[in-house]
Amino acid sequence: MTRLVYATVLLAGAASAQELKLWYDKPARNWSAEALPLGNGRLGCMVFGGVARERIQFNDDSLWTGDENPTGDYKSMGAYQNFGDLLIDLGRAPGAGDGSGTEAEPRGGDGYERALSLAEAEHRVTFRKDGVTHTRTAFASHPDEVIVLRWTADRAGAVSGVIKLQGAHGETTKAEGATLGFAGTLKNGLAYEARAQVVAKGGAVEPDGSALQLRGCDEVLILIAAGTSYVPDYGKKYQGPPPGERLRGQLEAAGKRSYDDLRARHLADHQKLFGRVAVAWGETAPAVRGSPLPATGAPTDRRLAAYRAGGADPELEALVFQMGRYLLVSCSRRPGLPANLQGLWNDSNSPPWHSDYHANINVQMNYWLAEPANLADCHLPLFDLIQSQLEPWRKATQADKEFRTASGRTRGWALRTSHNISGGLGWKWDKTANAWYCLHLWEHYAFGGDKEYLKTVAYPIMKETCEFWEDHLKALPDGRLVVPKAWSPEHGPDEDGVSYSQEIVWDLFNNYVAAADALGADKAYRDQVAAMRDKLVTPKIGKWGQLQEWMVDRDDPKDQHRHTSHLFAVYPGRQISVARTPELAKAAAVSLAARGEAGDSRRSWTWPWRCALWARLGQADDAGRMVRGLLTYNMLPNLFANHPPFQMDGNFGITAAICEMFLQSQDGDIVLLPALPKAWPTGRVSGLCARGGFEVDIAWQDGKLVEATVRSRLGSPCKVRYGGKTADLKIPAGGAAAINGDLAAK
Ligand code: FUC
Repeated sequence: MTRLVYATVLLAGAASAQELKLWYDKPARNWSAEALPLGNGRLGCMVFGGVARERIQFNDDSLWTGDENPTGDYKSMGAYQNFGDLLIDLGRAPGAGDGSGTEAEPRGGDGYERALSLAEAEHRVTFRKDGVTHTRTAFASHPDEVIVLRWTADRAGAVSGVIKLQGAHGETTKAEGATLGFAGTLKNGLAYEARAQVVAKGGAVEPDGSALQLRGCDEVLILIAAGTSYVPDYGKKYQGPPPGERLRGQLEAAGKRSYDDLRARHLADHQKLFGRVAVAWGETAPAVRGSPLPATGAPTDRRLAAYRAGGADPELEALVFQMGRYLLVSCSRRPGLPANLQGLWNDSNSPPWHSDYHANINVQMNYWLAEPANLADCHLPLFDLIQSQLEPWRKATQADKEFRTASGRTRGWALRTSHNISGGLGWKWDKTANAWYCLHLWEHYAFGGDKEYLKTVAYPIMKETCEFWEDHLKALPDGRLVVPKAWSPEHGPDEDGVSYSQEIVWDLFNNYVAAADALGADKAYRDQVAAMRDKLVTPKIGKWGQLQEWMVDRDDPKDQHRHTSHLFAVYPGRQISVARTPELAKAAAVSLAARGEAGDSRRSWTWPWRCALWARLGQADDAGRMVRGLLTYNMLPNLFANHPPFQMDGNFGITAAICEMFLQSQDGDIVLLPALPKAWPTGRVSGLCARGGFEVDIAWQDGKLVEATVRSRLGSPCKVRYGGKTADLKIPAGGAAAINGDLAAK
């Protein structure tokens, strides 16, 4: 009892000391490494927090060049575009000499702070200039569909300066009253427009050429709206009406609300999603948290540098965990497009890898956290995109001789490695990416249990993809089935039966069988698919005890290639597990250890995948080391994962992987603390999700479970495992059960 009370006090302390905030003592100079992201799912921006000049670079997730791209050539597929910048040049404070707005930015010190609060999804910069303290607060509102920026000062009439709006494609900006706007049309016919509306209290706002002059205002509110004519509808060639009227409506509606009202609506919306999960796995030592500000400690970039040098900082790790959730909420909301390689943040018209949807690991990793980290709603834009692209994907598949069958018919669809948002595919075929997308469709059902969704959205696509594979699998002389001529990304030859492809098709067939059973549908086809699944060539153990990447035993134990494609069956798949297939699990661990942690193995997304793999293999300290590896080698000062350059998959992936360390449910049971590293002896997590419609809170101390609470949304059977013990909990839908470290009811 004393022990429990102690644990509770300790954990409560850890949670309250931990502010979910990134903060810095100087403005950002570098876009990808230092500026901070805001987003409402569709519309986002990167805020620099400048003093002499504030830069707010913004994006809308549908501003894409490219089209259906019939050649499949990656070069002609199009790219996600930069939209533009809102710039604020600071003017002279009354009676402060000739400050011109061109002065150097501060180099740190106690007159400046910029911070991103993850819990509030709000950026705030405060600085002192000419004896005046200025505060600029910004957020991207999902309910009101605009970016909101308020600029206040502690002296009346001190808000002066120039506001500019600049498009990234050479547009001409016009000032109309207190609004700036520009519009354009890309070569593919996509129309777009951005508008910034300024409302001042006191003083004056006056057009000045293509800019707005603020003179002696007490306070200024800037609302930014931007959008395109994109609609997710192939029948309309993805083109809807130009966005101008819609943007005017958004600004008019938002402009009628007070700042406090806009902020309250934004906060309620954000916290409804973000606030579902809390985590703490230790208190950071006060010396590391730092001074001079005890509330926020040392700036985040310095904390990261100290961590890189080998220091312990569990609060920083927890901040990174929550950053993944924050970013998904900020760039993946309905209605809107899913997270691309850079989420939705992009300052270039020719970004790395087109800032596209990469289907051989990256877009999937973007969504690994959605279900376990309690953001299932944020998974939906991925399904919406898949549905809106299926028709052109089918056409591209039918048109390619690669997929011609003896019967002359081509059923289903396949993907190349990359795709855009208007039916276009690029680069070489990644044949089993179709089946990997189906895993996401299935997992949403497995976690949430929505039968209507399964029946109307997931099942038809899963069935069609099974039909594709029914037509394309090749029988070996002994009757076993292989995926013909495919690639283990991005590694080795194109050939039959590579483990990656075999495992992903196995996963599709296995999940299809479960889906058909859940719906009581298509009994005969279900049995046929089950039979095909059981004939697939399965991963083999090779000559150095490794899990073979190819049917041919050619794996090189010195190979440090970044992809761990052949380990799909361990995670995110479930064909291999320590409990059911111990020999294969051992071989997977041999392969994973051999890949090492240096060279090409240091990428944004390698650490998270390997972290989740080690967690599934029950090797807790190895999993913990992957968290440390990401923060040490592939994380930028603004906590963006770095490939390089920055790539959002690592942020999303590490959150998902850490979930696997605390909670697993892929085999039906709820397993508590399956991979708890020694470095995290005491902690508490709440709100993580398990398959079957469960939400779980777990507390542990000295490496041992102290208590857990399981809430059931659906009332489905619930078996909990911890260590060697199991307990069957009977929890009605909407009910909860609390258990202690021995899994006995509390
Ligand atoms: C895959 C990876 C690369 C990179 C690119 C965007 O092709 O192999 O490392 O992440 O996607």
